[in-house]
This record gives sequence, C-alpha cells and structure tokens, in this order.
Amino acid sequence: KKDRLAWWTNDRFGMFIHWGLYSQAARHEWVKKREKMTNDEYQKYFDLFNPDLFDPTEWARKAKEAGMKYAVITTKHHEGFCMYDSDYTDYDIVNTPYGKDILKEWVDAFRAEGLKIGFYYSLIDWHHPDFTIDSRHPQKPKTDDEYKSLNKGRDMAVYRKYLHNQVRELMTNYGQVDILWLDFSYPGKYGKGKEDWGSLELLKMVRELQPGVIVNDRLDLKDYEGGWDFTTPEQFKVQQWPTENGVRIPWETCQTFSGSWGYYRDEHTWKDTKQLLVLLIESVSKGGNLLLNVGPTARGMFDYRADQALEAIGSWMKFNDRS
Ligand code: FUL
Repeated sequence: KKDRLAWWTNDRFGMFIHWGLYSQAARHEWVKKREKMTNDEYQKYFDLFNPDLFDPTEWARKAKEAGMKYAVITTKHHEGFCMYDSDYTDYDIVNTPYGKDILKEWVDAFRAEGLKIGFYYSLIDWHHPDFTIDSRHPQKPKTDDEYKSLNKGRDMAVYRKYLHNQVRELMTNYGQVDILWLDFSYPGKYGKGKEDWGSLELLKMVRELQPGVIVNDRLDLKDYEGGWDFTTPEQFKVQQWPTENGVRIPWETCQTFSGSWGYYRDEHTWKDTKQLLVLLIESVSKGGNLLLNVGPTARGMFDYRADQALEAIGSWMKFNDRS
C-alpha cells in the first residue's frame, strides 16, 4: 500500500474538477435535488450541453502553474450523466451536441502535461431507473408509503450491475488511472452502503484491473476489510493528523473556492489568497494532501475568480515549493 501511495504522498497538491450538466444551471451541482427537478425538467441541460470553449491543455497548464501535480475529474456526478462514452447508457456525453468523449480528451491533455489523473465516480445516481429513491434523492418522499410506491419496480441489483460495469469501463478504456474517487455512502433507513454498491467486489475488480490505482474511503468499507488507501475530510481544516486504531492514516482534504463544487455563478463566498495558502500549508504540515476544486462553466472555461486564485497560489509556490 505504501508503494502505491508514494507518489501521492510526495505530490501533496491536486486539482479537483466538478463538471457536468449542472454546470449549465450554474447554481450548485446538487441543483436537481435542491430544486426537486424531475428527469424531464432536467433534460434541457443534456439537450444543450456543448462546451465549445473547452481546452484541456489550458486547464492542465493552469493546474501545473499553480503547483498541482495531479487532477481528479467527475466522470459522473449524482445527476447520473456520464462525461465519457459508456456502453451501458445513452445518458452520456457522446449523445449531447458535444458528441465526443470529453474524458478521453481530458486524460490525454493532462497526461501530456505530466499530471497524474484521477476519476471521481458517483455511486449515487439520480437518473438511473433502478436506483432506489432514498433520503437524498431529488424526489425525496415524506412517508414510508410514498417511498414504497415510488420504489415499486426499482431494483438496486440491476443498478449495482450497471455501476460495476461502468467502473470497469473507466478502469479499462483510459489507460493507467492513478486515483479512483468514489462518492458516497450514507447510513440510515433510507440510506445506502456497502451492500447496495457491492463494495467489496467492486474494489476487488478495480484492484485487478488497475493494480496501481489508489482509492478513497467512501465505499462504506473499513480499512482492514476492504483496503482503501486514503481518507477524505471534506470542507474543513483538519486540526490533527487523522488516525485509525491509533495509527496515522493517509488523508486528503477536498475544498472548494466558494462553497459549491459545480460552477455557481452568483456565489459570493470565494476564499481569498491567504485563506487558500493557509489551507495548503495547514494540510501539508499535518501530513495531508489538498485537492482544490475548480467548477468550470458549461462552455468549458474556468471562472476568472478561479484563474486569479490559481495564479496567486502559483506565485507563492514559485518561491516556496520544495518538490
Ligand atoms: C460530496 C458530494 O455530494 C459533493 O457534491 C461533492 O462531489 C463532494 C466532493 O462530495 O459529498
């Protein structure tokens, strides 16, 4: 395990990229749930998705200039839309006006710039007809009877198969993948966990297909059971190196510039340069990594505020980077 984590522990700083149909709504990646949209209401974002200004080489250079050494992109977020060419659904990028496998373009460009690459894949899926409606679903029911009637005919076993097939595609069709970032399990009566995802089998398959890949901890598996590689404190500044059974474990905090992960045009809570640098220093000094998120627009641009932040971090890194 130590071996596969060596580069990651050394590199410390990566770019998270949340990009999908929700980028077009430009008001949070959970917009479908927040506004209780049905598939029909959400369809317009699919019909119009066409990032005409997408230039992955430019993205990769911006990451590199900020001192980032790896990047993790959303291949599918909770909305269920696939940013890659999948054989198991039509709800993917090649069927939008864009028409090409955008993930492939992204992988090639980031690799060419010398960055390691990671795939975020959402276990949650608000589009798949067999994914059972739970407490976090856009159509969140109020009573047990409502849950029952909405879930009539939905079968998690069918969804589980789909999820495994898709992860197999991701682990097969894009060459070496350095990180797999799965998201996420939640307990409770109408929650979901390792049985729903088939977590153990999934991880086993991933390890067979990509022996070097490192995997995060959101599969609802205990370390000793399943062997994930690092833990993922989200949106808070870690005060102490996280431990498990008294042993320090590898960790990476993921953080946004402004609150939401997907592009949110009207959010006015952007962290300033000092906050971002403190975050980086605090993380690294406590043995962790920082995965700092950019939410590109639906046309494929970084917001000017993200550009400014990345540039400012880059200027600091020029004098303080010790890698
Ligand atoms: C969360 C997700 O629900 C957010 O939308 C985001 O992807 C974050 C990294 O993980 O739990």
